[in-house]
Amino acid sequence: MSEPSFADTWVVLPTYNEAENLPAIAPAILAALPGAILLVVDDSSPDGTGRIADGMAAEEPRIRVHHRPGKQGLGKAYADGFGVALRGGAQRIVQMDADWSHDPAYLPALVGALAGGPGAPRPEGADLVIGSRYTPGGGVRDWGLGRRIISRGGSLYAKVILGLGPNDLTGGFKAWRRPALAAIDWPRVQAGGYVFQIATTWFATRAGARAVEVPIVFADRRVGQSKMSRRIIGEALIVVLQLRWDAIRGRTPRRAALPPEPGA
Ligand SMILES: Nc1nc2c(ncn2[C@@H]2O[C@H](COP(=O)(O)OP(=O)(O)OP(=O)(O)O)[C@@H](O)[C@H]2O)c(=O)[nH]1
Ligand SMILES: [Mg+2]
Repeated sequence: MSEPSFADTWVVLPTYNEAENLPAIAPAILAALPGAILLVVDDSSPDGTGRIADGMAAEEPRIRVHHRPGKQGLGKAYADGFGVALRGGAQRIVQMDADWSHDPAYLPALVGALAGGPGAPRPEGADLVIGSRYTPGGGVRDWGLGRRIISRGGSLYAKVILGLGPNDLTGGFKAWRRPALAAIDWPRVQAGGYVFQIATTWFATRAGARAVEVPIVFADRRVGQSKMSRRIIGEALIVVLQLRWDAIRGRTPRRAALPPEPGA
């Protein structure tokens, strides 16, 4: 049997001070998805992550690096990286963290669930696959009770207010089919970390994307500093209400299926 090829698949990996993680996670990602392209999106990390990425790209043609001039936040790094991947011809796009919270071993299951098939969580296929902590078989490792409650509560809050299907709305381990990313109303996506994850799932599913969850066990970052803050959580609570309010006012029509892409 021939190995599956992921030649149309790009993994977008934002980095900020991940010099200790990148050299090990990059080859693990490439090994998990034979043929896929890895796009590192680095915001001029002071610890030299960008230079390390350039060195790896010089040795391995499947690694690309997109340098940004300064730290502008995870959401902007993703939006930018998705644009590079789409312009590069990606049909399937994965987003994940570089700190080993998102285990590359899940990549084949995540990307595979887009195609569907017998035994898949959604046999008819999906436009968005969410690596989920809050579906049977998923979970978190190493977190204290406080962080568990904030994360679980945040997702539940967004799910109820926005009436969304998936249970894990703040996680950042996701696989997209190209038309789902293209259908997102990008100017209205706010850039903050949790908000970005909720808003992209919201705009894509409102535009007709079919979402499905596959279980992942999320681990705490292996090395480096946590950047979680109260401000980010507060922002997310308010933005979810804004998204709902905009929908009530008719600004976010619900569509039954994704529009065909222009020129597709
Ligand atoms: N390019 C870019 N990457 C970022 C930025 N902020 C965070 N990242 C990367 O995005 C991923 C997720 O960020 P984390 O800092 O791990 O955020 P988190 O998982 O919510 O929190 P902790 O792991 O607890 O710190 C990691 O790969 C980071 O290196 C940013 O401003 N720009
Ligand atoms: Mg992390």
